[in-house]
Amino acid sequence: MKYKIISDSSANIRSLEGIDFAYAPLHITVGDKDFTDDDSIDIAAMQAALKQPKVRSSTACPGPDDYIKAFADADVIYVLCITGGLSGAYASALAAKGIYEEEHPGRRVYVFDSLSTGPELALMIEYVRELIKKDILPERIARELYVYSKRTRLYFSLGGLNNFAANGRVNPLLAKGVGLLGMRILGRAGDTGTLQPMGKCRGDQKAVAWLIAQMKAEGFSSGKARISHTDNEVCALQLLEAIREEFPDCTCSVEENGGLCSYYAEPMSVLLGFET
Ligand code: X90
Repeated sequence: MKYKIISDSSANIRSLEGIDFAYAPLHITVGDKDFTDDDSIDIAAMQAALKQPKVRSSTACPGPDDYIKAFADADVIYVLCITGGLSGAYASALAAKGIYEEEHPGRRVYVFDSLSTGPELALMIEYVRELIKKDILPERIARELYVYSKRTRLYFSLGGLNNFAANGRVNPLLAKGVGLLGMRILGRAGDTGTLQPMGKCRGDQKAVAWLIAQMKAEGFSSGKARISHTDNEVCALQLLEAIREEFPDCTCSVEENGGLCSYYAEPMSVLLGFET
């Protein structure tokens, strides 16, 4: 049986060792320019376009066809989606499952709403890879993924909320003043898969301290953590160092955000996914 893991570009994973993997890119439109969030995306050009006065921008999730293409000819497929609370990707993947399973009797597609994105979604993808390697029943893998997803978290420090607000994905009042004077918005992915704001702070040092405090409060100790950032390697590395000091037995890595996370989280953001 041929297994395959599918996600979307918001997980910031472009290839995965040891397993058949594909991702469906989301799209970012800025003015009259379209940016496909794959290997070819020029994030700096996207950010430059966003700085043009009065420019309008939006994003679009993959359609069912994009997922079906990604399924290729696998027999057992796990699709891990960016939160259905903020994106139509999950609905597209469900539609794709319906079509694919009807066209290919015997093949199975498991579609999973991560209620999150970025590094937390990446942790879930890696977890499914481990389960597949263990050679357990497909149905059980889906159940174990669900259980795992209940003990992973996504916390973040964002550089701004302009694009969230412009696309109606947070209350515009919340966006006011963030981004000025090094203000960061702090928060987490809430239980229903939407952005849950928890506070603001000035500067990255405070943001790092806040993120470490959240890890402690959630009972993080020797598990896995993943950091992603947009134009803020300095803060990401400070966070990595602080995590390694506080939790010496953990496994932690740092990566850059792709286009979709960079668009919403904005420059200077840091996202943190971890296991509890
Ligand atoms: O057009 C679309 O379908 C995409 C909509 C995506 C909206 C959310 C993107 C979030 C990117 C920002 C920080 C984390 C917020 C987590 C909330 C669950 C990352």
